[in-house]
Order: sequence, then C-alpha cells, then structure tokens
Amino acid sequence: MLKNAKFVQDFVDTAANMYRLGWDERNGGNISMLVDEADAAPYLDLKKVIRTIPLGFDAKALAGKYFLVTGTGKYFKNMQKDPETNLGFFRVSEDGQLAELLWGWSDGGRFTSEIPAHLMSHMARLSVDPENRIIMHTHPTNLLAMTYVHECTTEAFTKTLWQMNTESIVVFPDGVEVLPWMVCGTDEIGMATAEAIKNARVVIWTMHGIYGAGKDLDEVFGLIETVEKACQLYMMTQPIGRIHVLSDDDLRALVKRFDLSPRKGIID
Ligand code: 2HA
Ligand code: ZN
Repeated sequence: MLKNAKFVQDFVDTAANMYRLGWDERNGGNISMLVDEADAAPYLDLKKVIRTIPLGFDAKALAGKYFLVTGTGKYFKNMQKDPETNLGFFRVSEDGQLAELLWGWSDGGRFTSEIPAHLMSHMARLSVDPENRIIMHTHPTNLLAMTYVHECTTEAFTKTLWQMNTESIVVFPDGVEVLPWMVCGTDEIGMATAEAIKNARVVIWTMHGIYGAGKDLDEVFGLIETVEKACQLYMMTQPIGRIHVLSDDDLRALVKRFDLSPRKGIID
C-alpha cells in the first residue's frame, strides 16, 4: 500500500501541520511532490493504471514523471486520516496530456484545481534547480492580511519582510515575487506563477496566498513558515507603530556573516 511509504507519511504530516497553523481552511491549499520511481515501486504496480485524467494543458516536459498531489475539494484537515481519498499518485503520460492515476482519489476524485500552477512551476523550478521536488500552495493568515495593507510589488514586499526579522534574508535571500490578484485555477495564473518562481522560491498571490518551492517538504514548509512569521511581526507592530526595523547596514552585515547572494535591487 502506497500509504505506508515514508514520502506519503511525510506528506500527510506536513499537511496536518499546515492545517494546525490555520493556513488551510476548508479545501484551501494544495501540495505536489515529484517522486522518484524507485521510492514508489516497492509499494505499487506501476504498470497498473486505475484511470486517466486529462491535465488540460501540455505537460510534455514532465512526461513519465510521478507526482503525489492533493485532490480538488479535499480538506487538509482530513489528509492524515484518509490519504487514499484525499491524495492521488499519478504519472504524466508520454504525450504530456494525461495524468495516469496509479493510486488514490478512491472516491472518483481528481487533482487540485491549481494543477496548471503546480506542474508549470515544477517545470520552471527544475530548469533552474534540478533538485526541486516540492511545490506548496497555502493561505497563511498574516501573509494574506499584509497583502491588504502593504504595497504589493516584489521589491517593496521583499524589503519589508527582510526588515521585519533577522531570519528573513538568511532563509529567503532570493526574496519573494509578488503577483497582482488574478483568477485562480487558470492556465494564466499558472504561467505567471511559473515565470515568477524561476526568480525566487516564494511567489505571493495578492489577496490569496503563497507558493513555495524546494527540494523537500521540511525545507518548503520552513520557508513558508519564515515568510509568515515576518508577515505576522509586520501585522502585530503595524497598529502600535514601529520605532525601528533592520537597517540596510544590518542586512548587509547578515549578507557578510552568512555569505549570502541576496536578490539585487533591494538593499543596494
Ligand atoms: O482550492 O487553495 O487556490 C484550493 C485553493 C485554490
Ligand atoms: Zn489557494
């Protein structure tokens, strides 16, 4: 049974933590994980396709690759209890048009409505980081709140988050890309996200949520957690008024201490 595989256990544990933090109300959020064939093979007959589901766009660059993905309409709250209904494991068909379902969505379900943004972001990240395995989308509360009160540009948002917490520039020296509000679940937002995620491992969807990318679940969860912490500090201090934030000199000292290559155009 695939649900006994460590990568499935880690996946549902991560989803449970995200739910616990209040990031994934109702069916909010979705995760996709690129899985090595060798990690799944001991648990599953990879020749046995349960059914095929049209992807709705061309994913030829991912042909033959395996993904574990959350289902559309499914709740993070229920993931641990019932992975086989809430998750699906599929291979992208040779022509890049279909998901070949090998396990999961046992109630007849299908992948998240955000599948274009997920698979297009996998393609984009793999082109700049061959180690990338995870794309994670969620709705952290303070991050969303901040998009209502802060200027929503990549430069302004990145600068503020770096100023709000010492950890920020260390954990995301590539900054955060910020997209304007767009209708979710479309190829258009998928393409915009994929384009942006080439420049940074974090993409913010104004008045909606965040996308994170990286090599494993802990890394991406930790990345989003750190962004959300900076947003929380911003929102907590906003009504009271700040008497200081990290200065450009402070940020430059962190760059030196941790030997970082920070995103250009923010502190110089
Ligand atoms: O449905 O978060 O963006 C889950 C979502 C859509
Ligand atoms: Zn969402």
